[in-house]
Amino acid sequence: MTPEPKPPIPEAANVPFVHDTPPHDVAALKRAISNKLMFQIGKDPRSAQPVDWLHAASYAVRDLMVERWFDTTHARNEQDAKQVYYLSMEFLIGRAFTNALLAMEITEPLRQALRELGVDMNAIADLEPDAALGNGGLGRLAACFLDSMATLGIPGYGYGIRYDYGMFRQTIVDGRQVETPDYWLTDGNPWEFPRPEVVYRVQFGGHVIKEGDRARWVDTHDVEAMAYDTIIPGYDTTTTNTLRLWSAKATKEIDLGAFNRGDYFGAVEQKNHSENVSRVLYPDDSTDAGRELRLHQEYFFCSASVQDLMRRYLQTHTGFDQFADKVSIHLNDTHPVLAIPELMRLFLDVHHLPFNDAWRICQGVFSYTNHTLMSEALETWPIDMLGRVLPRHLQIILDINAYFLTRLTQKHGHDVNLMRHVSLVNESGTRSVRMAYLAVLASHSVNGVSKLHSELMQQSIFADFAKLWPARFNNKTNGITQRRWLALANPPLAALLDKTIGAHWRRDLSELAKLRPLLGSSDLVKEFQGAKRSNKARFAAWLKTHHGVTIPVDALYDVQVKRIHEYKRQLLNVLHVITRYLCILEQPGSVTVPRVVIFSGKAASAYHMAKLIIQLINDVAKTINNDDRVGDLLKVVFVPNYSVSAAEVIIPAADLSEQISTAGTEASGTGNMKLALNGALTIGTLDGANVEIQENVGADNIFIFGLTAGEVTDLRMTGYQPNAIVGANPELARVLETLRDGRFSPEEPHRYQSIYDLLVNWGDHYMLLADYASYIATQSKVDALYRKPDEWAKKALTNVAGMGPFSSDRTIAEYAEQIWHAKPLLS
Ligand code: 26V
Repeated sequence: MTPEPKPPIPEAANVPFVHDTPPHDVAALKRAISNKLMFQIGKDPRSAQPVDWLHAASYAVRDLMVERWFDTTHARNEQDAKQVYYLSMEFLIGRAFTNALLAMEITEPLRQALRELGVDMNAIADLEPDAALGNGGLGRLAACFLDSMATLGIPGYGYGIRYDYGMFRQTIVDGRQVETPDYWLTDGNPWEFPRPEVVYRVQFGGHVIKEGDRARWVDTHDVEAMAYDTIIPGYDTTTTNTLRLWSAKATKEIDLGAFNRGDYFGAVEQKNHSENVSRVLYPDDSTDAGRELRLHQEYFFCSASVQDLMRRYLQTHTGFDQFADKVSIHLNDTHPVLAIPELMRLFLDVHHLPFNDAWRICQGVFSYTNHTLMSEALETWPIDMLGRVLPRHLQIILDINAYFLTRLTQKHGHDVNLMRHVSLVNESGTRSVRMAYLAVLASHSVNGVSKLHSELMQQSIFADFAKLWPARFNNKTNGITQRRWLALANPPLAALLDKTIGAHWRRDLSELAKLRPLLGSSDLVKEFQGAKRSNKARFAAWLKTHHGVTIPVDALYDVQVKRIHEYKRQLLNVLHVITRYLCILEQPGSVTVPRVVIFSGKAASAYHMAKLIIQLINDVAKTINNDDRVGDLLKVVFVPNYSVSAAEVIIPAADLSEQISTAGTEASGTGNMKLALNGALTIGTLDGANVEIQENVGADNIFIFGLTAGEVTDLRMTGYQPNAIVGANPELARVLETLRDGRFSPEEPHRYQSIYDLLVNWGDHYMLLADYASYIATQSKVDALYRKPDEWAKKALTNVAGMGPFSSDRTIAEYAEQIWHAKPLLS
């Protein structure tokens, strides 16, 4: 059994409790930081390292949030408000310090307090490691959502895993990606509250004993999940939520059992084994190696989270009639889907609810977001693995499947084909459970993350279900938090907006539309250009300091930052770079706009083609950057170790945003929103949220090229022949030749033969060659516009003005109203 948390001391709860409400003025902050340095860090200014100052300041700032945090908890309990639980394997939070300062609106007083203590705030803020507990878009979306939930006053918890090692650190050695572990907790984490008393037992393995209707799951190997809480402050509001992350700890018996037998090393080894569950974040490759550990991770955090939310509910309610009115559990992709059979297990085996009632409550509670249509990312678990690791859950899943298929037959007759298609169990090949189908079955809402993606989702992976239950499917276009991605990341543009339309855009991004009538102002255009230039200078200086690379400031900054993946087509960008390079060499005078092409992103460690693409980018960069004939007309930079904090410097500096995925493959994209919000013009395909960005900024203010999603499908059906395209386009043929003649890798001429083959001989699955000509022509239009700086700036400002709908505040308001039926706390 899970150890019961010790009850609070009853007498203490009745005595009036007096504590300080820390004031926010400079003198008080100075004193608070000094006290923290002295009493918590145990250092004085003579011995304090910069990181000690960062921690002292962080603790002082955290104190300011605690009172709000308790107020939120009390308000929630008093109002018996519905709680939203956002379950996600990934939370890509980034840094907390400057974000907390912004939320509390104490950036300037704190800067001053530190200055008076002789400490430069920016310098210590830069020492904070990113909390990089995510791979990419899905994890960063979860972080933006937490920020918006708190800001909108929606009471909720994020639940996830406290990985010891977050996203790997990427270095580039001889042009190649090398991964090193990211032990982000080395210096301690001042933002988290360890809760050693909040511990749940999570069972694995064993077997199930059926006794009539009852099932007992016995002889299991257990791991304990211990909570670590991080405060999530809302902006300019007292609502403060919690991100509760679980860390695996060995159970006491493991230690004692082996230890008493005199097997000390055995005990420690077993302990390590148990604690491995929360050791490391999985990069998004679906290799078989380690998949079973991932299954353990998924169940580990689902079980702890469901036990925890159940305990919280039962503290103030009896029975489960109200459960679905008080609890909403959101599944961020399929990774938390085991929460479904886990909640069923608690209902059935612990609280002895009838199956039908338990299932009905589940359907009221769960909602699910799909984030990808890529078949390789759709999770399935082999039946034999599930049966071994989670035997009780497998039974429950099979019971759900039988219940569903029986009802289906009652309604639609014995349609074997339909049953085979929609069954939770995929019977072809290795029998396995389709987790996305389980999510659809158990949820009252299933959403995609952009209009296009939500449509395609209903036509492709969930077509049968969309026919059965059309009302269950909906769209919630993604968004980003303007607090981090504009107020924090882009001080010059934030200041210009404050001056021009007031500061309220931080709370309501639709305020940006107020720019529209002012776009004719040449002063505004000039000031926008000034802001962009200072961001470019800041990025260039950062690049020099951190990576020793020099780039000119007066050039078009062409930016593609995101995970490296074939479908995102960094390779198409490279083909343009090579085309441009050859033009500069062979047709002098034809290229007149200097460009710096900036790439950044990580490849999953087992994804060979993505890693080869990184190497190609670096080899192309080396060749071009060292070719004196090119000069400043073209520079190529691969910025190592893309991360939230790197993005905060790169994105505000961008002129051009590359969103060039094969239409139909990028579910939404959120980088596209960050870049447009920071005044970059997009060059992109009609994919994901690009479609809606175009609708909002106007077709004249975005560079759209290439096949549409429909055309991609048609071309696949009619037979796509990349080599025919090469045959008809000599320029393209020339460019592709450089991949196999060793031009960029003279020391190993065949290094990129496989990339050539991928495109020309192996079917070019992502249709780069089909879009090449259109992409190159559109890049020429980009150049032409950039030669007219005022027109360019006006279009960029038009983009900013049109980005109001892409705030995660809008997205969360829609989720709260239409999916969760959760209301903001009354303050
Ligand atoms: C799959 C797997 C498979 C097993 C190993 C670990 C792992 C981790 C992640 C994934 C799926 C990634 C899905 C994802 O990140 N989708 C992105 O979600 C963004 C937010 O909705 C969206 O903007 C991007 O377009 C979409 O690619």
